[in-house]
Formats: sequence, C-alpha cells, structure tokens
Amino acid sequence: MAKKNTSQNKDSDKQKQLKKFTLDPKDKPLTTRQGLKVNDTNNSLKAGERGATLLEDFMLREKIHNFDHERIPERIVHARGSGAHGYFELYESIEKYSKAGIFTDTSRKTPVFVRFSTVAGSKGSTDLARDVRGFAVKFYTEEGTWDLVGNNMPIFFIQDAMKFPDLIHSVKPEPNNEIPQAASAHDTFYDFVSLTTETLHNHIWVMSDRGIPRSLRMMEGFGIHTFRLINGKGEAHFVKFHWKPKLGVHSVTWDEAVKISGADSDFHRRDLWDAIEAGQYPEWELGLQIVPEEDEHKFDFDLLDPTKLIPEEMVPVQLIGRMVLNRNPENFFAETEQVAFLPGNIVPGIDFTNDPLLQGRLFSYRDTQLSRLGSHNFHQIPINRPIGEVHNNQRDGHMQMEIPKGRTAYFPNSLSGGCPYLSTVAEGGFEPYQERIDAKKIRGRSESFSDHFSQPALFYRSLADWEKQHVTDAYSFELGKCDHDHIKERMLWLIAQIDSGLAKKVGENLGMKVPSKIEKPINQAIGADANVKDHQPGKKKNYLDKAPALSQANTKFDTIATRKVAFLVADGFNMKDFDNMKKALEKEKAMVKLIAPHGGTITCDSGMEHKVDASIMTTESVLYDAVFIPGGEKSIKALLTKSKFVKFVDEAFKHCKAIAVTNEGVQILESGNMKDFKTDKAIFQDGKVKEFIEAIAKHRNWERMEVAEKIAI
Ligand code: HDE
Repeated sequence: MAKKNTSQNKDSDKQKQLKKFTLDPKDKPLTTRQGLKVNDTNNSLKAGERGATLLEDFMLREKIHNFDHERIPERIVHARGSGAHGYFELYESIEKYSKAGIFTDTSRKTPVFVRFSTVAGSKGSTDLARDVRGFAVKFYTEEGTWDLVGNNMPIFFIQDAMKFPDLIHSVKPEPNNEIPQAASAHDTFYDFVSLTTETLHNHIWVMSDRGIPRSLRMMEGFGIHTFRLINGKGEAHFVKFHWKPKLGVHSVTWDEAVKISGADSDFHRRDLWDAIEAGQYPEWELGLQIVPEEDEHKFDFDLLDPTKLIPEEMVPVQLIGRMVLNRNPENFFAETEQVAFLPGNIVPGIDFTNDPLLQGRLFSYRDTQLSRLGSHNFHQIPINRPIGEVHNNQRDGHMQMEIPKGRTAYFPNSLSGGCPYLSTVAEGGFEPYQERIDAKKIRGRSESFSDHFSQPALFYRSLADWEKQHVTDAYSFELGKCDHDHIKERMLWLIAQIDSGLAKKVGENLGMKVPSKIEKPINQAIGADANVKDHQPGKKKNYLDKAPALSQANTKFDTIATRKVAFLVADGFNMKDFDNMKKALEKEKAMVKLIAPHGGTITCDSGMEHKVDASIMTTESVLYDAVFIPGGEKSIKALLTKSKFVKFVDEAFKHCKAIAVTNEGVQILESGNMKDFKTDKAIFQDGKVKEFIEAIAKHRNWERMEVAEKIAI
C-alpha cells in the first residue's frame, strides 16, 4: 500500500527553503557587505577633485574585490545549460519493484530542479550545436536527494570511464589553436571515433535529428546506465529510466540549426524560459524498462554495456509518473550554475550496477565540484541542499555556512547520547544491494562488450527515409570538415559496417571511395598486452529487424501547443482573416507573433492598432514553426517592397514548414522560389484553418524535402 500521510506540499517546501536565502532588493537601501548604507556608488574617494584615489576607500576596494572574483570555472563538460524548477508526481505505487518513497507514495509532489545542457561547447556557445544534450534531474525527496544525471540519447560513446578524458579531449577545440568551438566536425574527434568503434552507436544518434532538437521541451531523456530498483524485501530488478516529452520528439534541420545559431544563439534557453513564463509548463512522463535479475543474460548484448539500449519492442516502457517544470530560477548563477549533480546521490530503493562507466562517474562528479565551486561544503549552497535535515560528524572547511551544535564530532559517543544516531534499514537507513562477487581483479573489458555494429545498424534501419537522408547529410558535413584522408577512409569503412548504402552516399559526397578493407587494427581501445586480433569489434547481429520507437517519425503529432507561428503583416491587413486564424491557433495554445516591416504598431483594415512582435529587420524565418499571411491589398503590397518577407517564406518552405495564406497573401508565395506550392500538402490557401493546424502538429512536411532542396537561399 502506498503511504498516504506525507505532505502534498513538498514542492512548496523547497520553494520556502530557497526563499529563505533569496534577497529581494525591492524598497531596500543599497549597502556594503557589512550592511552599511551607501550614499555614493559612482565615485571613488580621491585626494582632491583631480587627485589620486585613496587606499582608504573601502567601498571601492570591496566592490572591485567582488568583481575580480565573480567567475568560477565552467563545467569541464556540459558547460552550456539552462535550468528550471518543477515537481514529480507518481501515478501508481511500484512497491513491487522499489521501496523508494518517490516510487511508492502517490500523494507526494516531489520538488525537482532540472538542468539541460550541451556537452562540447563553452558556457557562451550556441544552443544549436550538433551535440548530445544533458538532461539532469535533481529530485529533492523526503529520504534524501536523488540525482538522475542523463542525456537525451539512450546510450553513451564509451564503455569505460577510463576513456572519458580521451573522448572529451578529442571533441573539444583542438589544443593548438582552440578551434572549433562547440563542433564535433574536426579531425581530432574523427581520429578518435574511427579508432574507437564502441563510439559508433552514440555517434550515429548525434548524426541523426536527435543531435539538433527543436526545443529542450521536445527531447526524450534517458538515465542510460542500467540501474537497480530494490523493493522492501531486498529483491532487485534491473531498470532503465526514460523521460517521454508530452510535446513529442522534434528537431530542426541542419540548415536551420546553422542559421538559428546566428539569429538567436540562446534559442533553446529562451524557448524554455518563455514557455514557463507563459504558463505553458513543459512536461515529461517517467518511464521504466524493468528486467528481472534472472533475465540478465537473456539479451544479445550486455545490460552493463552503456553503449547498448534495450529496444522498447523487447522490453516495453511503463509510464509511472510525470514531471512538470513550472518555475524559472530567480538567479542563473546561484541556481543553474551552482547546481551540482552527483550520480552517486541515490535513496533507499534505487541502487547502482557494475556498469564501468557509471562506476567512474560515481567518483568524478564530486571531485569536479571542488575545482568548480571551490569548497567541499558545496552541498550547503541553497540549490544543492536536501529538503530534509542533515546531521553528521563532518566538520569545518572552506565556506562552512552552518553552526553545528554540541561538543562531539565523532561516532560512537556517549557525551551526546550517541547522536546523531544510526538508522536501521527498517527505519530508512541506506543498505547497499548485496551483490555476490566472485572474480579475479583484472584491468580489461568483458568480451560481451565487443558488439559495436549491431545497434547502430538497428538504429539506422529503424529510421524513416527523411531521417536517413539527414543522417547521410550529417556524416557528409562532419567528415567533409576533416582534413585527413586516412581518417575519412577509416570512417567510411566503419559506416559501411553499419550500412553499405549509407557509406556509399557519404563517400560520393566526400568524393571518395569506400575502402573494402583498412590496413591497421581499428579498435585501439584496448591494452598493449591484449591480443589485438581478439579485440576487434564482433560480427554484426540482427536480433531485431526494426525498432520503430527509435524513429522520430513515430513520435507524438497531436498538439501545436507552444508552436510559434509568424504572421506576416503590414498596415491594411485583412482583420477578418487575421482574427479567424489567430483565435483558432491560440485556442490550440500556439503562440502568434506579428512580423511587420517596422517595429511599434500597425493598423489593420478595420482601423485597429496591433502591437508588432518583431520588425522583419530583427528576426528570421528559422525562429518560427509556421507562417501565416493574411490578405489585404495594401498590406501585401507593403510586404512585397521588402524582399526579406519573400525570403522568409521561401525559407519556411525550404525547411518543410506549414504555410497558410488568405486572399492576396498568395502573391507572396507567387513571388518566391517555390514552384510547387499549389500541390503541397502543408501549404493552404483561403481559410483552411483546421488543415493548417494539423500540418503544424505534424511538425514538418518531409514529403517536400526533395523539392525544397532545390530552393536556393
Ligand atoms: Fe558526465 N560529467 N561524465 N556524463 N555529465 C559532468 O560533472 C563524467 C556521462 C552528464 O547539468 C561533470 O558537475 C565522466 C554520461 C550531464 O550540471 C563531470 C563520465 C552521462 C552533466 C562529468 C561521464 C553524463 C555531466 C562536469 C564517464 C549520461 C551535466 C561538471 C565516466 C548518462 C550536469 C559536473 C549538470 C557533467 C564526468 C559520462 C551526463 C566532469 C568521468 C554517461 C547531464 O564530473
């Protein structure tokens, strides 16, 4: 039975805790750090009007001193991110599998803080880099904080923590000239990938549309590693964690990604912030894939290998709860920058496995916080505090912000009555899962980790044709940016092991032949003493023809909520057409944005003034999901005098977006480069509101791709 007695309001408890530390300057005087009221913060203290500044000026020294130390090191990976607060709610107790309060108590609203990120770029890099996205969730549970620090792809590049610095060094800007920023398309990355075949699965995901999401709100999330759930009887089940977005999984095209990076490099950050501010709270369902312990060896791959996923067609995902993000941070640095996720933060009912990547992470995250946040007391920073009380005998150090009471700081003690005391397992004390171990200590890798081609091939086979085309284009772009032919050749050979047709097309784009064999052993991810021949990637298996859940063609297409629709308008636009469309879109929770030849306001044909959201000079087509052009002779004439309006629509066409026009609006389409718009399934003339909405919900009309490709912009 689910415990029902706990508070519904834990979410607001975390808010209250954070509020205690929040400083609101409203109606308050400016003070120094000592609370001294300040009467001048514009001028330093000088020896005379034109004299030198005095050392005595403690206000100047304090202000400059703080400024000199404002920055902390950015995260070594995942430096670029955005965060939000929210809560998690459970649909139904899963006490059969886990005793964790968060998984058994349906009355709880567990507060969460989520941080999304890119991996390779620096803190100020563009949001739209082709990259993996971090998806880190901090659950402030009543039994302690649980961090599920995952990604938007279900697998990782490498199998062993020992290789992480190599992987990251290869993808980061090259050390001699620090180029390129936030981009994997360079020689060192492909040198590493082509010599480390275990990377190929995660790599093909990055080459797919998953590497360039439309929105952080439209990405799946994955815990990646196999974890354990432990029930009240101490029984374990293996588990993989999934986050399924309510808005479906959608991406932009590479052409858009490149242009968005120029037009608004904060595109994802802004999109998340704006949606929450508008009350359109992003939502994900938490899904579990559960495997009984006795089935551990029933698969064609090793559950401990983080480069493998369990196809949903083999083990279905059970949806057990939902997470809603409903509050933006008050202060980016204090919350999003200082939040410290630790995969080692778990609670009773959840446990680790021996996945060698996970094991390394258990060390790394705590370690890195020391150089980033500067003190081992980083758990006392408001965003990192658990919601429950903390008592132990750990003491002192830099930035101790608490005043631990009492005379003892050791255990056992009698002077403090044995406090803080130990809890039994029945009282909630954490007990590690008692896994049986009987092995030799070795430095090496299990043979069961050697299948590197089957799952990238399964992924590619499962994609729709348009997705396959995007993968081909991405490989061609990335390898086209490499200078060394031997690296490109190795990559072509490896791609051919995934799919020979794919390799052929990429080879054609590179102007190279796919080699039938390569000279040197390719898997160098082994020790010098190992027999190189034995450690080549295993033969490709085909245990599943296709896994439809891997394709974005099979995601949700049932809503246009939060989609941004650009209305191209100038003075004299047809109010009836405009109003009809606006009302219909807003009813479905889409966001209508007026784009006009200038900022300020414009006047419709009924004489009403309308506020312009962006002048055409300050915005770009790639920032919107769809376009509508209402009629009105005067308006269309004005739009046609600025060629950027026609370009705007041409680009929307090129990116396969839905477009609607009414009456004279068609003249803009006729002036553009799109020849086949009359027969296009996602272009509508004269009031086809319902059809327009359906087309936006479908995200893109990929059938247009071939024609769109020919449009020169
Ligand atoms: Fe991380 N990773 N990682 N990682 N990772 C960090 O921790 C590391 C891995 C992930 O928003 C760092 O606080 C090692 C897998 C996310 O604050 C660092 C290994 C997955 C974030 C670190 C991995 C991730 C990080 C940098 C191989 C998906 C951002 C700063 C053993 C399951 C969290 C920090 C945030 C951040 C190390 C592999 C996800 C250096 C050694 C696999 C989402 O500690």
